[in-house]
Amino acid sequence: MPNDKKRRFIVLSNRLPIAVGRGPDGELTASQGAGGLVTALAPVLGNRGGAWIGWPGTSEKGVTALCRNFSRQAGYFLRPVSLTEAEVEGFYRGFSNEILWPLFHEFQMPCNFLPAYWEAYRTANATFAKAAAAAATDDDLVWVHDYHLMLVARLLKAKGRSPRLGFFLHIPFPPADIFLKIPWRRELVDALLDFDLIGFQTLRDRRNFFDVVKRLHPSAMRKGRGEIVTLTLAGETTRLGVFPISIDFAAFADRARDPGVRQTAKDIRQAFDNRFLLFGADRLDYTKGVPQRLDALQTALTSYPELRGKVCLIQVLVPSREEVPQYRAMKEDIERMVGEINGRWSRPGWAPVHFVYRNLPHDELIAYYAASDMALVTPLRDGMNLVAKEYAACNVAETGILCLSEFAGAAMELHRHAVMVNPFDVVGVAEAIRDGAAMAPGQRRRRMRAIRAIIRRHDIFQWVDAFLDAAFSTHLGDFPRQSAGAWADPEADPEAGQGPPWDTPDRVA
Ligand code: GDG
Repeated sequence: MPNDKKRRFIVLSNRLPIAVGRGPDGELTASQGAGGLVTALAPVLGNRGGAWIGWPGTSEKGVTALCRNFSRQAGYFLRPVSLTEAEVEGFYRGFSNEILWPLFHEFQMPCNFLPAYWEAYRTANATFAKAAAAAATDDDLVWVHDYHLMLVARLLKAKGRSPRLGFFLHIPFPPADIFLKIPWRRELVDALLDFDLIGFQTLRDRRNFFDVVKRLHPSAMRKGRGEIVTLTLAGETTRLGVFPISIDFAAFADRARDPGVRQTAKDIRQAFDNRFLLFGADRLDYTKGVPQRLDALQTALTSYPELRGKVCLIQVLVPSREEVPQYRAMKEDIERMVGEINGRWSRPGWAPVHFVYRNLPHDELIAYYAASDMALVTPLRDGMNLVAKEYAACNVAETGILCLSEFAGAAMELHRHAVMVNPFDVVGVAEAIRDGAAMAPGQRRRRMRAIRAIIRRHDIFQWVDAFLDAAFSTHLGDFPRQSAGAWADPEADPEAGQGPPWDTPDRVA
């Protein structure tokens, strides 16, 4: 058994962290994905030696060779998993996107519990497990990401393999009454319990998971408090941890200080005549609460005449899953609402909503973050929401206001300093917009400074370290109680039934 510092580690996620495209002569090209996760994991993978296993997003010929070449540049191996079109349909579009995504975000209507989807999910998970078995020895750590791959530990163990196994859930874990509607609930939960460590974004997610385990297995016992607890069932132990994911704070702040980006931010402010700029950036998805946000703006303009001509909402919507009729309809609804608001209130030189339907280049997004007075981060339910953290990191002038949904995972760490709203309460969000526009500069600075200090301290690198420390250790006593720190509230023991304030129906100021 190697020293833990030497263990290699293998990452599994549905998608490989590369964008596959075509060059000028039609040849396949790969570029590194832009997310914080790959930024944080790439150096650790490079140092320890390891591999990233995932679907490249295409089954075109030449992808394997492309990944092999890209591996040399990346410093770790990229191992593409190949899935047939039917597998992608049943496993990804079906089970993952029509069952797990809506249900875990507490949307029950769009769920389509087709047994064929479950079969495809099992088959695809077996394909990933096979790739992991080929890449990992029993001395390695296999770190599996997200809801697409919840069966991998069980399938690896069925092959007689026993590397150290960690899992991180990027999306929320729903309350028991919702989760238990899944026809294959027991198989999913039992498979998850085969991981040595399961990481959640928030205490609430972990509490929900534990409730589900207790409902299915009344004899399950929990031991410990704080970031890591142990769950024992039939003599087997699984550790459950809370690891709120973060961003590369320094990289965002540095880009925001770049002279070119600052100039773009200045140009944006000038183009909007230095009005009070509200900003939203979301993937097109029903969990993000964009229609409710537009309703809130409409309510604010109706109720508070002093805002007319003074505020603008810049709403960026990143195209996503347009081939799905529900998503297309949602986009049309949003466009109709934007048209209605602008049609009703615009006057020469001012339209209340500036709508952008495309993926902005990274630096332009940063310039918008830096230029805006108030970010409206109002998802109806969200695992964490990195836009909230990126907005704060880019606010180097420390004058922006973060308006944050109680139902975003980020609320656990930031609720004391953000302006908290219930996104379903359009009157409450309208009030928050009014109050934000009137907030004194001193208060804006105090709040933003406190938010930035939390994210600076708990950045993506600290997140990776916390998870790996927990995954490599075997004893509860190995963990400093405050390692993930900012969210730990000594006043509350949220797992003793009395939930934290953002779980309650009342708005938190
Ligand atoms: C899942 C969970 C959890 C947005 N607009 C543009 C753009 N973005 C980037 C942001 C941000 C990312 O997209 C969105 O991240 P989120 O965290 O908000 O959401 P999901 O993609 O749903 O991620 C979520 C996350 O996993 C991590 O665990 O926080 O709750 O659902 O990074 O910067 N990027 C560019 N142009 C845009 O217009 N370039």
